[in-house]
Amino acid sequence: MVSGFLPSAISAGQRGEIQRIVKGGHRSMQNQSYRNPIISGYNPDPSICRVGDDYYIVNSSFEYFPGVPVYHSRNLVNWELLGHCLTTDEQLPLEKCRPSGGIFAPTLRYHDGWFFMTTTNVSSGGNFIVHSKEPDKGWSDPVRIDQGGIDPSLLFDDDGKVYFTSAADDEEGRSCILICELDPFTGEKFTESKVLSYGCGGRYPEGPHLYKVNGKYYLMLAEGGTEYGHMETIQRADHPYGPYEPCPHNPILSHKEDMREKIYCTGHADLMEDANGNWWMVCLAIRPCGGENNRVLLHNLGRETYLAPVVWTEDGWPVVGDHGLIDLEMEGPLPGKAEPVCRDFTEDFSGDVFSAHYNFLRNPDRKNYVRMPEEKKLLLKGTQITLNDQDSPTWVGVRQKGFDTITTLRLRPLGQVQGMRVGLSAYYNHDYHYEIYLTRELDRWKVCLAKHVHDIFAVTSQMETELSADGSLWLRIVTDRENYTFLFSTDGENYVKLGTGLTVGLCTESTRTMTFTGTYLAMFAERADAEVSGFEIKVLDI
Ligand code: 6LW
Repeated sequence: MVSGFLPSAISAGQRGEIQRIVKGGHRSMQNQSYRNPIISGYNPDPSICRVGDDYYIVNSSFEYFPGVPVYHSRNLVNWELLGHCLTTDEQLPLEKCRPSGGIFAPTLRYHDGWFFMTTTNVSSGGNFIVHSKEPDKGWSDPVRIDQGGIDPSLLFDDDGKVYFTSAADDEEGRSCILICELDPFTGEKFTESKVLSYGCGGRYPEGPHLYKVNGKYYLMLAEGGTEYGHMETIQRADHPYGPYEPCPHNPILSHKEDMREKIYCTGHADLMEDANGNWWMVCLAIRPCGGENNRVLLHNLGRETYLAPVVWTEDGWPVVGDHGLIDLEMEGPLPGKAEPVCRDFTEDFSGDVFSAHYNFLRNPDRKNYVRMPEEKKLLLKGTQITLNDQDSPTWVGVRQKGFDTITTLRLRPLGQVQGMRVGLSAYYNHDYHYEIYLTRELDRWKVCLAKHVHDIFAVTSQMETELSADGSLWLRIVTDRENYTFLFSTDGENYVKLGTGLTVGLCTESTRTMTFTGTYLAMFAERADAEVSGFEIKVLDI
């Protein structure tokens, strides 16, 4: 058992003892300020790698399809969603998986011209690796890895060995980190899995990453669990199998004691040296919807991806951010000029394929989503599967990327089926969602607001309505930290408020099972078809 664990963030005393900081890399870069999160909305468990001057991040994706988003940047602040690693049903079987089942934490590494992504499908098959020459051009079929646990990672050593680590339990059921050596292309194991570490004293050692820096092996872990006790520790050895000594100022990242009360749950991190020899950490963290100094510790946006500069002490230990603390506004020697970040999303359906920003629930039935680029429309074909089912309803959505957003959908019903529902949903999972939708009751159209929270599913507001001259209806959701507000319009200009739902009803902490995702803004159809001709999300908070 490794000791040397500090019960809290780096104490003032520790700060004094930290050795002289070794300044940044071989090409000095002007410090630039930037804002966190660098990737907003539910994008947890980030893993980062560099190829020349190009940077890539992947995130967990759970029950959403396609799986494992791949983002690209050249300055570490402006990130473009290139696509996904898992884009076929064979790579990503999610059939009726539980909420927050499916794909857990991934790791992305680049070696000798190949990208490797390893992750876990906790609902089908466990740990696997896929590889690709170009991350936006498709990935291989998965190769299964015969080592248990979650949070797999890879280290490509200078001698050609490849180490595979994961967070698992030992024979006595104690949380530990396992290691083996393998072929990343075939998954063939060359050594038996063995216990590498039990962590540095925090519970649930997980999210392991092995690095080789200046000839030493560093094992960085998330400990404390991904909630409010989350933190990062690091330990090092002269040999990959140890023995490891803990960093004297562990945890190297922790917001457990941070009284600024803006960012919590910091952890599940990855380290990377940029093209100028400066070091960075990406990690997950949450922003409570209760806002600053409001001690309602609930978050609806999911765990997001944050960036922090890292410097090394003279005796070879990393110091993250402000001695283990990060912030919404930070500065560092970014490898490229940072540009303003825009998180808006708009779609006119003029393209043949869905934007990579769209996700589906589990494996979608493709025939229920018909793009009509000439008419700039999307046909949604509703089925008997509803948003309340742990299944794959006709539903396509985009992550909610800020507290203050305005989502607008223009739709035209193509049937008059009693009890049909076509509309716009603020969706956390099948037990936690609010939606405004059009339905047909007897010979009238009605627009309704329904809410599903825990075991309560109810229509809380409804109004009869007409449709526009061409049979359209506009639906809108306006969000802020307190409420989701639902409105509709028959001309796209003048909106009528139908009702509201509390933001805290769609938060991770308030779900009845352990969940790890965030809220989506999504169009859907049940029991009838609808044509969609406009979908946009404006994100107003910076
Ligand atoms: C992730 C693991 C974790 O794989 O949550 O609580 C899982 N810890 O590190 C999903 O994010």
